[in-house]
Amino acid sequence: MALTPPFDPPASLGSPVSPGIRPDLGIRSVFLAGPFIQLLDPETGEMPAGARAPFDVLIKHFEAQGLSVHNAHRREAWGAELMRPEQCTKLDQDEIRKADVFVALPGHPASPGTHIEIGWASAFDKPIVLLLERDREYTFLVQGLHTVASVEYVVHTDIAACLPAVDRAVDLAVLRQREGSGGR
Ligand code: 5HM
Repeated sequence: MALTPPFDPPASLGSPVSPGIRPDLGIRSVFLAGPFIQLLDPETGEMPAGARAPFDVLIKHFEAQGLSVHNAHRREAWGAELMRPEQCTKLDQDEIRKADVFVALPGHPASPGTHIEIGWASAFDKPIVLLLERDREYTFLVQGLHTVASVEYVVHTDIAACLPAVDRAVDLAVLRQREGSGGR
């Protein structure tokens, strides 16, 4: 699958001296989306530690840079305080509208809720970063979203190892959105 541009983090970028998201861009908030229901343990109704990890890593990474992060998984206590559909739908849409950047793991298998949110974010003309697992197939409209919206893709095998690439993708998505090109 040809994705533009491929974000393979060079090993050298994995160092703690990574510059992070450009402070001069004034990015204050991020909405972080990704699979939820499919990750709940049927026994406990909660996300196991391994399923929480990518969200946890990204939340901590963004918050360490002073960004405010809205993430439903954390908000709903990783499944322990699951909201009803009529509670979370408008809340999520409002938070995506307010966010400076939208970051999503579309999921494999595809997360239905996340795909709706990706649609909202692109319709709201948000800068979008999509975190795609290497060697997974994603639906055509995810592969092609950069032709109609300000999208950067980060193809990865490990979220923690690609954080510098995520920061760079955030910068580029924001710059592209401000240029008004949106990849179009
Ligand atoms: O269909 P799925 O559960 O994978 O949808 C996940 C996305 O929908 C998340 O990005 C989250 O923002 C939103 N969501 C939510 O806010 C989903 C559920 C359950 O479907 C929920 N709250 N309880």
